Amino acid sequence: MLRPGGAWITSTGMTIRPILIHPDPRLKKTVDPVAEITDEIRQLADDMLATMYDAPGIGLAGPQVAAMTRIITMDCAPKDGEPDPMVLINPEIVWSSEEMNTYEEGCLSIPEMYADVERPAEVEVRWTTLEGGDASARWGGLHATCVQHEIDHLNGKLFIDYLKPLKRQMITRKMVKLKRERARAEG
Ligand code: K1U
Ligand code: ZN
Repeated sequence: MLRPGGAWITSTGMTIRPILIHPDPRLKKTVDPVAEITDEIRQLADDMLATMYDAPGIGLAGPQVAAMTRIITMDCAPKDGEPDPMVLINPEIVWSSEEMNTYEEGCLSIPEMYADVERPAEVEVRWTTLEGGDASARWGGLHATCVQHEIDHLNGKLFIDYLKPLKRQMITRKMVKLKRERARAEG
């Protein structure tokens, strides 16, 4: 079923929310912490997981679906492994390694564009769970890359902000064109 604003409701009651495409001022904002875990936040978390899997992606941050609050979803399980859906509320990086790692990143808000980004190879992250508890993890590999990319979204930062201005401008111009074409196609 199509809902106003281009969202889709699934048979399991989750909504596939539209993903904002760069450039959009909402993707440049630092967003506020989640103050309380309400039914609305639980619904948002379910919708974000559904939207992330539908895209498909390995991560999603609140502002990408116009939810201007500090919540991220991730599933960095290997392709042939069990799904590992995660919801992190008010996530914080409390430690970063000096060792760096380079990964070719993509972004659901910058479709079909990829670029090498260098970030700390390992991070320790603390967050609040959907049940209101405290959680922490020390991650390397894809988890470390993805959680840093998602927390950047909560601070209004995109992976293209790590690139040289000329490459960033070229990608932004392509996204402006894509948005214009999509708007025209949607009538
Ligand atoms: O936040 C986002 O835009 C989601 C993004 C997360 C991410 C990807 C790569 C490095 C860091 C963070 C994506 O999920 S882009 C899509 C993607 O990477 C992917 C999609 C399907 C299968 C495997 C990966
Ligand atoms: Zn992204």
